[in-house]
Amino acid sequence: MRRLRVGETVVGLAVVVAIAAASLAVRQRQAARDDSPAADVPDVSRRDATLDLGDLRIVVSAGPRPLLAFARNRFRFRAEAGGAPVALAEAVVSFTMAMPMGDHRHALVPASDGWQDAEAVLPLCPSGKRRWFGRLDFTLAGRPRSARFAFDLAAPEGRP
Ligand SMILES: [Cu+2]
Repeated sequence: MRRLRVGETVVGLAVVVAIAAASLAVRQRQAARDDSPAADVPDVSRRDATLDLGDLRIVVSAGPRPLLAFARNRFRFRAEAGGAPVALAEAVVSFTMAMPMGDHRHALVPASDGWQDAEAVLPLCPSGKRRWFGRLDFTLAGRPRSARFAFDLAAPEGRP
C-alpha cells in the first residue's frame, strides 16, 4: 500500500514536470514568434526597402529621416507586379511595437507616380524601446494580403 502511494507520487510529479515543460515550450515558441519581425523584415529607418511578396514587390520609403516620435512622418509605398505598377486596394498601414502604444492605423492615399502614402504621428515609447513595426494590409485581385517592415523612431530633440 505504501509502495503504491510512492509510485503514485512519482507519476504525479512526472505529470507536473511534463506540464511545466510543455507550457514553457509554448511560451518560448510564442516569444520567438513575437520577436521574429525584428529579424526578418526590412528596415526602412535609413533607406528605402523593397518588400518582396513573390508575385508582388512593394518599395517602402519613410521620411523625413531620422523618423521622429511626435512628428509627422510620411510612409510611401509603390507596388509593382511583373514590372508594371499596381494600385493596392483598401490599403491600410498600421504601426505597433513591443508593448501596446495605442491604435495607429492609416489608410493610404494615392499620390503621384504610382505612390500611395500615409502620414503618421507616433508616440515615444516610455520603455526606451525605439523599434516599431509597420504592417501594410491591402487587397490584390480581391485577395487580402499583407507585408511587414520595421523602423526605429528617434526621440525628438530635448527628450531622452
Ligand atoms: Cu511602448
